[in-house]
Order: sequence, then structure tokens, then C-alpha cells
Amino acid sequence: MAELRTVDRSAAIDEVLAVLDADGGVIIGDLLTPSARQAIVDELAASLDGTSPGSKSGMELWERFHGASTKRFCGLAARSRAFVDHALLNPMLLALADRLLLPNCADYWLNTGQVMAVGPGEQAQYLHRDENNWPEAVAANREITVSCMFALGDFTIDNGATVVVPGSQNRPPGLVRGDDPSPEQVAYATMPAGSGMVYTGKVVHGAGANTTEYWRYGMHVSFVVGWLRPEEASPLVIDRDLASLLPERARTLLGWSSYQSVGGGRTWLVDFEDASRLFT
Ligand SMILES: O=C(O)CCC(=O)C(=O)O
Repeated sequence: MAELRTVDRSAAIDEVLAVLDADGGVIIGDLLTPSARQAIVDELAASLDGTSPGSKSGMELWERFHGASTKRFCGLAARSRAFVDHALLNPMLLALADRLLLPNCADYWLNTGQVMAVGPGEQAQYLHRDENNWPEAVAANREITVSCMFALGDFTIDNGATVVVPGSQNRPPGLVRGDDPSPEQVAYATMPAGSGMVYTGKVVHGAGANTTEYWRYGMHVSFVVGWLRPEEASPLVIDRDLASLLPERARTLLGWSSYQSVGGGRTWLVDFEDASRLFT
């Protein structure tokens, strides 16, 4: 049983990528400043209070995946401007996404921004790989998605810190829906509030069990290559009026611009025009 390695927010991108490459996940200390973290917590407080635990999909697998005692909600850009400024546009996270995803696409966009608050007594989530959302697109040696778990509160082994299987990112592509690693094979994303754990779409991971009486407050942000459909339909939630108030890069990440593929066609157009023209 080990803890994932932590690097400083001021570390060089190559150093962060080297740990990510070796372990499949890397903790970045102080990825959010204390005031940014507090602003996100404050702006999401009403949503957290108003969300009941568990999934209401009626789909057995999805409900097990989401957990009966875990609170989840999306649409974070509509709920919190601090989320946009400090998480969606986080310079370190975007720099890592540039390096991991841009070799495989002309641009990427938000896959989902999601609160994942693991409640007291929650069981461990089954281990999985995020890239399996898009089985048709999975290929060895190609990253299609990258994620960050922001710790909005402290993450400990006891309260459900994310479990990662370092090295599993190098296994051949394939569906993982539950894995049975030995205790020596897993590492935990134990981290103080304000840190973020960046992980690749290939690494096997999942939320740990929460054996405490406290909530583990996490916020997941992931990006996916621009030629794939994201998990969350952001432009259907962040409407045009709200999008018009956001920085241009945030609008693009949220789906309010079009995609020009490398050497191919343009997609996600509005009457043949780039969707970003809606704001000029
Ligand atoms: O909450 C966590 O620590 C991880 C959750 C996760 O991997 C997921 O729901 O996709």
C-alpha cells in the first residue's frame, strides 16, 4: 500500500509528465490556491446541500458505479464562476492536457466537470479506466482523455481517497470493470485540500471506501479529444447568455466553438460557420 507521488505546482511540465508516465497518476500540491478552493466550495455549497446521494438512473451498473452514498452533480460552469476561472482554466491542468492530448487532436474540450462527494460508509467503487467511455477510439499509445481529481477537502485512505493501480496504464487496451489488485499494487491519492491528482484515461482507478463519518469532497474535471463526444453535454447546460460572459478559452472548452480537424473537415458548425462567431 503506497501513496501516489506529489509534485509542486511550480514543477516543470516535463517533471510532472515523467511521474504521470511512470505511475499513471500524479498529485500536484496547491493546484488551487486557498482562496480559489474556498470560492469554489462556497459557490457549490447550495448545490451540494441540495443533492441527495446515489444515482437515479435506474441502471444497475451505473448506480453501482456512482455509489449509493456518493453525491454527484455536473454543470459546474453554470454553478460557479470560480470553477471556470480556477479549475476549467487551470494553467497547469491545461498545460498537461496540451501535452497529452494535442498530439492526437486539433483541440480538446471538457468531458465533464463533476462533484464527487463520497459519503460516510460508502463502499469502494469498482476499478475502471476512463478511456473506456469510448471503446471504439481506444488505442495503445494514444491518450484520448485526461482527468484531474481536485481535492476540495482533505483526501485520506480512510475517507475514500482515489485508488490508483500504477503501471496499469501500460496494460493493453481493454475494458476494465472491476480489478483485483493486491495491496502492494495500489497507491492512494492521499492529498490535502487544494491539491489535484491528474491521471490518464488508461490508468485503472476508482474511489476508495469511506470508513469515516465525514464526506470526502472531490471535484473531477476531465478533457477529451475534440473529435469525440463528451460525457457531459455542456452547451445544453451552459446557455449562450452565460457563455457570452466567459473567457473565450472557457467557451471553447464548453463546446461553444467548432472543430477544425488536422488535415480534415470542420465539425460542430452553425450554418457552416464556426460556432465562436456567435459571440462576435
Ligand atoms: O471519486 C473518485 O475518487 C474517483 C471516481 C471515478 O473515478 C469516477 O467516478 O469516474
